[in-house]
Order: sequence, then structure tokens, then C-alpha cells
Amino acid sequence: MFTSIASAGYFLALLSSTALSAALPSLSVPWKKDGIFARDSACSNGPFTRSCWEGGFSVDTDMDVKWPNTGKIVTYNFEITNTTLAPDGFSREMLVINGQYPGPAITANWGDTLVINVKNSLTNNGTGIHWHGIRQLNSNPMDGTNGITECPIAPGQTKTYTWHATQYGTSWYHSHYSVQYADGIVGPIIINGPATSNYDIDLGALPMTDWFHTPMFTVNALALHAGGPPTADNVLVNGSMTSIAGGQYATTTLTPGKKHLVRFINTGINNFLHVSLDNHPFTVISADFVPIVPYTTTSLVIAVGQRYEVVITANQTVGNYWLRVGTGGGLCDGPNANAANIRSIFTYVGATPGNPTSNGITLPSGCYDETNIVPYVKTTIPSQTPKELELTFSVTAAQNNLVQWLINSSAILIDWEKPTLQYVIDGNTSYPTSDNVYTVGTANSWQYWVIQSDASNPPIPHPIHLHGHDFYVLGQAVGVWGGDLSTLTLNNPIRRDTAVLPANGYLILAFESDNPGAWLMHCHIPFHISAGLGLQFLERPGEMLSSIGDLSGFKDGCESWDTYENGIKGFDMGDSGLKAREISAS
Ligand SMILES: *[C@@H]1O[C@H](CO)[C@@H](O)[C@H](O)[C@H]1NC(C)=O
Ligand SMILES: *[C@@H]1O[C@H](CO)[C@@H](O)[C@H](O)[C@H]1NC(C)=O
Ligand SMILES: *[C@@H]1O[C@H](CO)[C@@H](O)[C@H](O)[C@H]1NC(C)=O
Ligand SMILES: *[C@@H]1O[C@H](CO)[C@@H](O)[C@H](O)[C@H]1NC(C)=O
Ligand SMILES: *[C@@H]1O[C@H](CO)[C@@H](O)[C@H](O)[C@H]1NC(C)=O
Ligand SMILES: *[C@@H]1O[C@H](CO)[C@@H](O)[C@H](O)[C@H]1NC(C)=O
Ligand SMILES: [Cu+2]
Repeated sequence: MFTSIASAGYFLALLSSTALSAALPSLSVPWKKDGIFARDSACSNGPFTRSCWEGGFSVDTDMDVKWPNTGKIVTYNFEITNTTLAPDGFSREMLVINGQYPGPAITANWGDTLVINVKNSLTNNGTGIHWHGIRQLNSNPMDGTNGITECPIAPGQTKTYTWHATQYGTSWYHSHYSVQYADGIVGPIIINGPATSNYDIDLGALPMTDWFHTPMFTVNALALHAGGPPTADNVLVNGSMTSIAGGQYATTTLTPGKKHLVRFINTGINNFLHVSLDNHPFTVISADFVPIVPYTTTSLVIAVGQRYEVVITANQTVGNYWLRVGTGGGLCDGPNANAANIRSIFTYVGATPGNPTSNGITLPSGCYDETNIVPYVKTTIPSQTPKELELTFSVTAAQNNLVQWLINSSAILIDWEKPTLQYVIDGNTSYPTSDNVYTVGTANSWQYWVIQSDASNPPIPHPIHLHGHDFYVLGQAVGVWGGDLSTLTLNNPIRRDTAVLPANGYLILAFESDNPGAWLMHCHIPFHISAGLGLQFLERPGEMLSSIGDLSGFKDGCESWDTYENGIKGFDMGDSGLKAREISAS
């Protein structure tokens, strides 16, 4: 499966390459992590040596400072079309990749270069693909964030995304054009690499999402003027579920006696998802793209945007077992009409096919993060006072009860024709207030932020996702952060790319300004980013033009898009433009 590389020579060759030497840490920097060169380069990955990789890389490697460069290019061609599918038996109009839902799993090895050609064959929408959690080191124009790092891909046009897999693990990709991903433009990303626990068989990704039978542009337009969240119709597990209209349960096959890796992804819209497999505990080994110290649990809670890799041992009686999935319960996320019946089937080789009769635990409910996450590669970071970002909520009667989430009094509202990168190219620092631009950073310094959700906000948590970085979770609680630095977790804090801001609480996060670019940070619930819950960190703009690569594709893309958008009278983004903007009545 992996390209085997004559390790010693390969490693020396890498050391002499400028790309790697630029990436190597300055070991005198105090917060750099342990174990950088710990594993023997002869150690290679196998069922009993999953902590190894190859070429001197292993689970001990700090992915922020060192990664392989295999020289291998992995190419995918995506064509986005408008079609009718029935994932749970109920036929509806969907927007999909290569005619399938979920989209093809992008699979590569750690250190490979991905080249993905995305053709927009839709008639009436732009598009663009974001590679969730991918660091995009020095490749900001490949982040797929329309209005920030690109203009949307116009109908009939193709954009080629090229990025280097500096991280390994499980993630997903999705459209960032308004709420479009919730109509079907999503799929898994699997970057093969080492692991903190052994397993025999990789079963691949298990994406899960709450599901609406009405097209999302329609649902969202109503939600922007509604007093509460819309009711989802179902949850899909690996793109499939039953409903009154038919449908079927997804099936996963277990081999008796073997250890199986399963990659859970919440590719969802509004619902937190709790998941459990009857009689089979999970050994959790990775959270988002971060390998963790393994822990065992009978159930997991996964917020929209998050991923967990688990190992499941098939040591029970040969038979069929339910995978049970529940939501946050509806009060802290949103109602789901089929929440009590979400299942899929795990069947042993040799079992008689059929619905399981297994018994399981009663799933917990609620909307929160897993608390047992301990990153395997340790980091200790310095203490510093975070800057505040205040999250408030408003309903404007004069605009037909327009719902908005505001950060420091401003709901994000981007311009598809003038992305932030264009401002950087123009040397123009007069960003519109509603672009919510926060300029950060001198090189490789720490950025500390506290997002404080106002006490008067609706009592719902928000899964906060940052582009271009994993961040460290230094604090996370209900209530008001009092400013006591001694309460911050600085010794090996949770590190990931999506973490929950508790209802009426705070999330304190830190990241290192080591990646020049315009990086969106937002709530991953499309209804909320649509209503403004986002901002962008403009990181070291003075260094961007010399570090983020060729911008000819950016310019061509904007030219095509401008022609398209200007050709339509009264073009209306409909919402924020990200998971899209509300156009004022004027
Ligand atoms: C999909 O097709 C329907 C029916 O033809 C059309 O109304 C809709 O605008 C199309 N959507 C997109 C995004 O092109
Ligand atoms: C995108 O297409 C949907 C139909 O599929 C339509 O409702 C929506 O208005 C379109 N939005 C934009 C901004 O192109
Ligand atoms: C989900 O479906 C895909 C496509 O059919 C399959 O390759 C994958 O193994 C399934 N995942 C699991 C965990 O069953
Ligand atoms: C089955 O494997 C789990 C670990 O996943 C372990 O906790 C349990 O004791 C094993 N049960 C049997 C019967 O071996
Ligand atoms: C956001 O607003 C808060 C409260 O007014 C203020 O203390 C803080 O400095 C502002 N943040 C930034 C980054 O300007
Ligand atoms: C800078 O951007 C603003 C907002 O888009 C625009 O109004 C202004 O003309 C631009 N300035 C220059 C010098 O391009
Ligand atoms: Cu939210």
C-alpha cells in the first residue's frame, strides 16, 4: 500500500532539500515538541508496528515541524453536477461530485501531493472545495474559501487545487459556497500514516450527517428569519438510512478476531452526533488530525466538523450488531424527526444477513466535546493574556426578523467578487468592516484569543473551526472567563481544528502564526456562519505574496466569476456567502 523508500538515503536527500530545511524547527524555541527524531528510520508500518511509518517518520514526529515529501502526486478529477438521489429512500434534488453521494474518498499517503481538478457543471451556482483541517502551509489560495482565498468557480469552469499532505489521519472536504455542502458536496479525506494503537484492517471512513429532504438553500433562507432551528428529517450514516420512503442501513463488515480501524466524521449541518456499537467498545486513537493517547469508551460525541479514529476488536459472537447514533437531543443542537431510529449494521464475516437483535447502551445526549483527549506528541506553550472576541446575537424586526450572529458587533458578510487575497495583491488595507478581518502576527509568535458568548445569546454551543492551523484549547467552559491566566491549560492542551464553544460560555484558543494567509475561523453550523458567525485572521499579510505561490489561477478564477456574476441581473448571494449573506432589502 505504501511506496517503500530506501529509508536512509531518502532521509538524507530530504534533509538537504530546501523545503524540509525551511520546515525544520529551531530547537532552541522552548515550546517545540518532544520526540522529533525519536524513532529508528528502519522501523516501518505494519499491523503490529502502527506507531512506525517510514523514512524516519513515526507517530512521534511532530507534524507541525516535520513531514515526509514522497514526491508522489495523487490526482482526482471531480465534476460537480445537479442530480436526483434518494440516500434514505426519499428522492430529492442534490448537488454531488461525480454523480455519487458521499463524494469519492480522497486517499493518499502522508507526504504525498494532492492535485484535484474541480469542474463546476452546475447551471445556477458557483462552487469551491475546502479541504477541512488541511494545513495548506504556504498554499493559502488552495484553501477553497470563496470570498476569502478565491472567487467561486463559475459554471463551466475548472479549478485545480494542489496541496501537500503534511498531516495524516482522517478528514473531509466540502463546498464552502454558501450552504451548498449540505445538499451533497462532501466526501472523506484519508491520509495514511502511523497510529497510536495497532490494528489489522482499515475499514475506511464513516461519514455521518443530519439530513433534510428540502434543498438547503430553501431551508436556510427560512432559517435566517426564523425564531429557532429547522427540524431535520433524518441522519445519514455513510450516505444511507431508512425512512418512511424506504432506504436501507449502511453495512460494515468485521472479520472475527481482528482489530478494525474506523474513521468517524461528522459531516453534518446542525446535529451533534453520539455514537456507540453494541457490545464493542471503541479505543479512540485520533481526534481531528491529531494522534492521541488511546482511551476506551462505549460512546463518543462528535460535533459538526470533528473526526475520531477508533479501533474496534471483533471479539464477540459471530453475528450482526447495531451501530447506534443519536443527536445532541434537539435543545442544544436542533430537532431531528428521526433521531430515535438512527442505526447502521456491523456484521461479522460468517453471520446470517439480517437486522441485528443486539442490545446496547442508552446513548447520552447533549452538545459538548470529548474530554479525554491527550495529544500523543506533547506541547507546552507559554502563558499570555488572550484578546477578546465577543459573540452576540440579534434579531432585526425591520428586516423581517433577520437573525444574525455577530463578532464584536459585526456579522461576517464577504464579497465573492473581491476576496481578501485581492486586497493583499492590491496592497489595500481598507477592508470592509463586515469582512471581519483581524490582522495577526509577526512570524512564529503565539496568538491567543478568547471567544466569549454573551449571556443573553440563545443557549446553544457552536463548533468553532479554524482554517490553516490546528489550535490549542486553553480554556472551555460555561460562563464568563474571569481573566485568571492560572486557569489556562498550557501543559499539553488538546490540539485540533474544531472545538466546541459552550453555550453562553467561552473558548480560549491559541495558535502559532507560522502560516501566512487569510484564514477563516467560523462556526461550522451552516445556519450560523450564514448568519454571520465567522471572522478571518489575516496572518502576516506582508509576507503572503512571496510565500503563497502562483496567483495566476486566482486571477483567472476571479475573471470568470466576475463575468458570470455580472451577467446575472440582481445576483443575490442569499446569505453571508460562506455557508452563504443576507442582502438588505434595498
Ligand atoms: C438544479 O436543477 C434544478 C432543476 O432544473 C434547477 O432549478 C436548479 O437551479 C439547479 N441548481 C443548480 C445549483 O444549478
Ligand atoms: C444556488 O442554487 C440553488 C438551487 O440549487 C438556488 O436556490 C440558490 O439561489 C443558488 N444560489 C446562488 C447564490 O447561486
Ligand atoms: C462507507 O462506504 C464506503 C463506500 O461504499 C466504503 O468504502 C467504506 O468502507 C464504508 N465505511 C465503513 C466504515 O463501512
Ligand atoms: C474484547 O475486546 C475489548 C477491547 O476492545 C476488551 O475490552 C474485551 O475484554 C474483549 N472481550 C473478550 C471477550 O475478549
Ligand atoms: C472586541 O470587543 C471587546 C469588547 O468590547 C474588546 O474588549 C476587544 O478588544 C475587541 N477585540 C478586538 C480584537 O478588537
Ligand atoms: C480598497 O478597497 C476598498 C473596499 O473594497 C475600495 O473601496 C477602495 O477603492 C480600495 N482602494 C484602492 C486604492 O484600491
Ligand atoms: Cu454555531
